[in-house]
Amino acid sequence: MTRDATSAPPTPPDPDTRTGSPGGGQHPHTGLPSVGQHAHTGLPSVGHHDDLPDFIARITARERRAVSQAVTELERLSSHAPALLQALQPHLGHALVAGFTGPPGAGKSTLVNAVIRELRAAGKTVAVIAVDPSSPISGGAILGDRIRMTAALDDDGVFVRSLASRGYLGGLSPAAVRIIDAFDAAGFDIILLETVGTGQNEIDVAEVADVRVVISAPGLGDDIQAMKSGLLEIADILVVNKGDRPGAEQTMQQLAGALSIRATISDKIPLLKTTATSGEGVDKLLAEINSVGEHVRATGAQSRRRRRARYLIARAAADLVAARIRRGEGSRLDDLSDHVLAGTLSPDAAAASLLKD
Ligand SMILES: Nc1nc2c(ncn2[C@@H]2O[C@H](COP(=O)(O)OP(=O)(O)OP(=O)(O)O)[C@@H](O)[C@H]2O)c(=O)[nH]1
Ligand SMILES: [Mg+2]
Repeated sequence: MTRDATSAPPTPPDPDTRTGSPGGGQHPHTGLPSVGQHAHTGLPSVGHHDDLPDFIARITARERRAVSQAVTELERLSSHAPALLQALQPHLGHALVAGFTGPPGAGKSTLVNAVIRELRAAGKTVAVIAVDPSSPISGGAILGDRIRMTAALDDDGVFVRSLASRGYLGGLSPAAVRIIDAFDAAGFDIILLETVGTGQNEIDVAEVADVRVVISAPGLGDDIQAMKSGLLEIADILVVNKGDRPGAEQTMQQLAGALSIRATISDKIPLLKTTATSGEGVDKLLAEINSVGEHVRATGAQSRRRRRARYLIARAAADLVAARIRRGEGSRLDDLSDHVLAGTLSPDAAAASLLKD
């Protein structure tokens, strides 16, 4: 499934994504219908000026309903979202964002669940953002459902939100990045971000997460196929999950081999074996996450948040360009297209030329 990650990904099964191309009556940034930005769609009117300080106070007190409302506002990019994001700013910078990425079915959700248990046992609060487009493919349970069935029920120290990938083809939607701010302001110690690592997505995670955990497992196909799409490059921590399965040791050896070829990073990247279903090795994983996290914290919260803002800007810029191309700059675009077809202009040069206009 991940073998062709660099070519066009298949149409995702989520029906939302079929209408997800931005533009044409939709918000250019989120691809959501623009009607969703208006207060009359039934969103709670929590963002009104009068209520905002109170709303922020309830968020920072980690009042569950307020956090949930804030997340919804940011996810839908409601008309209140910009004011809300701004008001959240003074409360940001505490949370560590740990990205969990890897091929479908590697056990990301199960592992996230096991990490939650470990974190709670250590008295840490945790929020989870699960971008969950692939579950119908791999047969994995949607993380939200999984959590609901397990330990996190009725625990105020855990908050889970599942997002559809909304046209970002398994990638990380800008909504997921905005939501980080709500959880951060709410004072969660750690935010776990589960995404499927296919195509462009792992680069998104690299830009957004403070700690990148890349998860593989035996039995997913050829050797270390998951690593061909750039996952190895972004990993701060490499995990072979399903350590109870035959072949786990072999996958470990293959990954160790792949790491040793990259001599410059091989000694820095921990390679761990976990069994998410039993919890084995999860304590070590958490120790490594904390260790990388401490190092990242030393670089300052401001620079981490700036990286996330930069990501949002890049995404918005890409959307603007895509919208401009879709609108079709008439003969100009036809002209460029003909040149590309004739081989007299590279697509890169054509894009650069379009941006200059
Ligand atoms: N034997 C074994 N099975 C596991 C382990 N971890 C997860 N699984 C199983 O693998 C399947 C997929 O697990 P998920 O946690 O849903 O995997 P995922 O990576 O989140 O999958 P997607 O979100 O669909 O990409 C489930 O049936 C899990 O029970 C493990 O450590 N050992
Ligand atoms: Mg999952």
